[in-house]
Amino acid sequence: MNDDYTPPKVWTWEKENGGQFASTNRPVAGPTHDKPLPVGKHPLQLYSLATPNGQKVTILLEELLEAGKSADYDAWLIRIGDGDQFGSGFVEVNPNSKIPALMDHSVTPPRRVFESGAILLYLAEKFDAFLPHDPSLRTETLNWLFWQMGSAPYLGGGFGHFYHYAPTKIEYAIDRFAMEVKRQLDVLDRHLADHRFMAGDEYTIADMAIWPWYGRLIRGGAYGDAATFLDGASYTSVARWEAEIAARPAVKRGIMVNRTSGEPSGQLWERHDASDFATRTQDKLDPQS
Ligand SMILES: N[C@@H](CCC(=O)N[C@@H](CS)C(=O)NCC(=O)O)C(=O)O
Repeated sequence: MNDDYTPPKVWTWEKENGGQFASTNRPVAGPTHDKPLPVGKHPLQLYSLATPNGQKVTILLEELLEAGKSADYDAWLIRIGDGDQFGSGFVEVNPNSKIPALMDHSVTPPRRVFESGAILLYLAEKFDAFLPHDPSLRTETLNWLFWQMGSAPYLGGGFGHFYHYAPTKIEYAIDRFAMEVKRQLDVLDRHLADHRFMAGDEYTIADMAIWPWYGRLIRGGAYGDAATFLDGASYTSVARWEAEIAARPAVKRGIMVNRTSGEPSGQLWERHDASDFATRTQDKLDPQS
């Protein structure tokens, strides 16, 4: 690493560049090893990890179950730090090798769904829930769902990477992405100042997409001390909305699924049954931890 780097004419992959994800990052796609995916007893099979993109989907699945829909599912753990996303079975479900990925075995042939936004839309349509019928509200829901899908890479891949994960702190990069993320937070704060939820009075898949990213950021759950650095407390309408969603029972369950960090009682590595939340969290499976 040096400050006066001049890019060569053609980039080549010669070195590990350090940083938290250096061991799994590659400039090519495709599988690195043979590994079929497990299939459980439910029609919906989720392959994921409790990052914000993963939590969106487990929150929706738990909300669907809470609403009485037959959306029971198996959630299998994909450890992206160990390269599970490059196993042959996972790549067949998502050629982009990123969690979350879903298989719907209730249709013939089974259908694959990848990209968290596509999974939210697929499940909302399949179960007719959390996506309003009214054309204006439906459009507003999709506006904010796609806003999140386009915006979060600046938060995670841009700000989060350079502020927290990168092996050197580059002022130019941190300034650029802090500016953009604060602008995004202001977009949300102004909207939520006079809307209860993103699409209005109804809680929708747009809230489920945005909450794990921006809610977690301002309450201090992301990228070290980013909440202080970005003055997260000043976004008071985002905080009001964040707290209302955090209190929902389905959200409390959804964020536990495929989680491998934090309090052992909040980690449910795999979810195969509704009773797992009471009996199979890490504090129960591994009381030493
Ligand atoms: N646009 C994708 C992004 C998914 C994504 O970036 N997933 C990350 C975890 S949050 C991942 O699997 N990273 C593994 C890797 O990059 O190898 C989506 O929303 O589903």
